[in-house]
Amino acid sequence: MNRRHVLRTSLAGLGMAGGLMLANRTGTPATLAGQAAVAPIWGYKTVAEYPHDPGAYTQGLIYIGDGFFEGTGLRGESDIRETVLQTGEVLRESPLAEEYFGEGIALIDDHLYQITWQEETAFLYQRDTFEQIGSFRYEGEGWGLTWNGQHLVMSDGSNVITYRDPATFAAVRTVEVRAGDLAVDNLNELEWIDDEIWANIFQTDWIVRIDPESGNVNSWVDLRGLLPLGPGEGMPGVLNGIAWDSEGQRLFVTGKHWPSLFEIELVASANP
Ligand SMILES: [Ca+2]
Repeated sequence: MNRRHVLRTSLAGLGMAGGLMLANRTGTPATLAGQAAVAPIWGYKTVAEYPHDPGAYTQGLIYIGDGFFEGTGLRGESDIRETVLQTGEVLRESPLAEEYFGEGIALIDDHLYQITWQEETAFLYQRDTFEQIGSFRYEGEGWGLTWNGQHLVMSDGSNVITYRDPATFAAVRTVEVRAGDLAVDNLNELEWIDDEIWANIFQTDWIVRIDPESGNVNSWVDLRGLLPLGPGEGMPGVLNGIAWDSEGQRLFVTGKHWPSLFEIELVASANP
């Protein structure tokens, strides 16, 4: 997740585009990635802004009704926590052991899953108590995690999404995420929304909406400018964290160490 070197050969095009996207506020993935990104681009409208614990290095976010489960990262600071939507208050939290760097989380009924960055370990918790009731081993890095009703859906920092059996954490199948010919790398926090995978792209203010069967990018979401910063304020951290209220049809996003969490609506992009 906080790898600085990141870009792989396959991603060189989009990686450059990502840098330019951040630097050039009028640029778009479509123009910068050329033929690679023929998919539509969404802009956004802020519906509401809520407090968010700026101490939270957000790695996973799930809406649970008037609040969230959130997984946080960094060694010695990682935890799972339950928070309140309106106030951002942390109702309860359970820390990970110091050697683990927490990443994405997923909720299946009474069980909460949490993956780790490089420790190849996933933890299983009882939802109501945060008691650790099990763990799984897997190969490779862990970045984002979500649940589609059948499988856990996991990212690892590459352009590969892995579907896993929630009973064993075994990989069931994988799909490569592409926009045209470009591999879309650095897929980070995930959310399954209406038969699409939404993914933060690490180190950018962009989200990709992915066809879960083919891996094709259906559209892009441009969230540049979402967190307004005053003079002299540095960016707290990158955009990371997508949560969907399926009943209320509300979309929430935040970032690592962000002081705010936003409800947003997608609108036609101002920079198509
Ligand atoms: Ca999520």
